[in-house]
Formats: sequence, structure tokens, C-alpha cells
Amino acid sequence: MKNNKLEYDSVEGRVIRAESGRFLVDDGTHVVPCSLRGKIKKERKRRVRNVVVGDRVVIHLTGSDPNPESEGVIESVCTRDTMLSRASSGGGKREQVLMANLEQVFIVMATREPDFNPGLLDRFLVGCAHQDLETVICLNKCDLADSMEYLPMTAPYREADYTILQASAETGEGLAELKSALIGRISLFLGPSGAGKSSLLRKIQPGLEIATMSVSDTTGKGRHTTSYTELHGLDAGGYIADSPGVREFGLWGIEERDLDTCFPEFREYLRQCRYPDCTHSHEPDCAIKAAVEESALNGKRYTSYLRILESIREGKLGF
Ligand SMILES: Nc1nc2c(ncn2[C@@H]2O[C@H](COP(=O)(O)OP(=O)(O)O)[C@@H](O)[C@H]2O)c(=O)[nH]1
Ligand SMILES: [Mg+2]
Ligand SMILES: [Zn+2]
Repeated sequence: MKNNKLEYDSVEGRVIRAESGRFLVDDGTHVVPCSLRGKIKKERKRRVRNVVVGDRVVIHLTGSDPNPESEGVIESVCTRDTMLSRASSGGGKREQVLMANLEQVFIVMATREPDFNPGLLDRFLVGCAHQDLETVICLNKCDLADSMEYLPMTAPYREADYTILQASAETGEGLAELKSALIGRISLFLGPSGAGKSSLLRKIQPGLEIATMSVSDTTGKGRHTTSYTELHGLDAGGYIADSPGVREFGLWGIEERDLDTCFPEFREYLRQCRYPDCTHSHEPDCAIKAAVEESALNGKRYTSYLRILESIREGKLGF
């Protein structure tokens, strides 16, 4: 009996929810409500280590027989393969890790309600590119506008070779494609509040809302809107994280000289500038500027580049 207990004392799992010091860890068979071990908590205060959604952790089961998995303590956190960070809002002095161990990001933007915001989209794209994350642009609410209106919105991104998926949680357009892109992978839905992230998820996996609520029940809090990032297992395999609306996306840890490579369509021109450390703003004989003048590169994307460059120079990362 004692030996048996030892065998299931410590298990590995994945954090599927992290909210003010309380965590839900999925160990493959159970979802275990967990707290943090004291030592990790101290490190967390010093911001050495934050436990976030997607982290793989070792937990010690502390529930009592016959339900040891009714509670647990996070003992250690495994090294992350990937993560997505942004600068904390309100000054941007701190790194906020939104998620760990993600494989791809779906940036969900609406055609309308809220209005398509290319400046915000560009910041999301730069943040993901800087952290070497694959991205797909998911243009939702295609039922609210006609293609004459929304195709030009995504044209610069199509030209830059981004994968773009047109969708509507309302009519079901694009959902089969979206679903197949999610199977077997760990993905994050990122985008402004109201773009339709939660609606798309509910359509992709009917019953998800119920699952969400029953998980909430284990901590006694029933919630209907997304107020924290939460990871959902998909029946077809894979995990998808729904994030709360991100109104601003402060870039974290990105240097002036790294920015140009985060615009994939710029890359083929980069070695043609006169100065190898060209920032493509004021320098003479700049291949990027020349390409913009010849309309080989999109002017709006270039303006976005300049704006982000300026914000890095001014150290204003938190917006
Ligand atoms: N017309 C239309 N409305 C949508 C679509 N997707 C979501 N909505 C609506 O937009 C609102 C915000 O959706 P929600 O999924 O909560 O957005 P989230 O904040 O990104 O999770 C809700 O009222 C949805 O019913 C869509 O494709 N078309
Ligand atoms: Mg939502
Ligand atoms: Zn240049």
C-alpha cells in the first residue's frame, strides 16, 4: 500500500490554468488543483521564475486517500522549449510571459467590431517573430464585411507570405481549415478583445464552454468571459489556449537591430543597404527605402516598422 502511494506521489503534468497563485495541472488522467512550493514562490517573487500556462511541471500529490489527485503542489518546472512574452502594461518594465511551450500562434483579428487594427497586428507579428513562433493570421467576422472590403486589409500580409485564414464563427466559414491546423499541436489564440477567439473555439469544439465551466467549478468560480489564458485539450488531439483580449502588445527584449528581420518581406533586401547596420530610417542608399519607393514593399508595413523602431528607441515598450 505504501509502495503504491509512492508510485503516484509525484507526477508530471502541464499547467492548463494559472491564476493568482493557484494552478490547474493536467497530468494526463486528472486535472489537479495545485499551489506552488515555497521555494518556487520565492523565486517567483524575485521574478526569476514564473509558472505560466503551458509549463510542464512536476507535482507532488497531497490530496488524501482515496483521492490523492484532489490536490497537489508544484515542485519544479521543466525547461521551456518556447514562450511568448510581452512587456507588462503600464510602463513595460517587466516581462510578462503569456504562455510557455507553444508551437504556433493564431492572431485573431476581426474585419469589424472591433475595427481591423494593422498597427496592433504588426506588433503581434513582430513579438511572435522575435520569439521564433509560427504565426497564422486568422481574419474573423468575414460575414460582417464583403471581400472587397476585407481583402485589401490582409493584402500586405499575403504579399509578405503570411498564412491567412478567413473565418467566421457566425457562418462557419474557414472553421474546417482552422480545426485541421490545430490538430496535434499546442496553439495560442491571441488578439484584441471581441475579435471572436472564444466563439471560434466553441465552434471548433462544441461543449468546450461546458468543459470550461466544470473546470471552473473545481475552484468554485464560474466564469463566462475569458479573464486569463487557459489551455484546452482538443478531442482531435492537441491543445489550444484562449487568451483574454490583449489591447496592447508591448514588445519585450527586442533590440533596434533585430527589428528588421521580424518583417519577413524585408529580409531579401537587408544585405543590399550601404551600411550593414542600417536601421532603414535616415541612412542613405537604403535598399528597404528604395523598395518602398518602388512599391516592391508595402508602405504601410514600412511605416509600422518605423513606428515600432521609434518606440524601441524611446524605450517606450509598454504599449
Ligand atoms: N457577426 C459575427 N459575430 C461574431 C463572430 N465571432 C464572434 N462574434 C461575436 O463577437 C462577440 C465577441 O466574441 P468573443 O468570442 O467573446 O470574442 P473574444 O473576446 O475574442 O473571445 C460576441 O458577441 C460574438 O457573438 C463572427 O464571426 N461574426
Ligand atoms: Mg474570449
Ligand atoms: Zn536600410
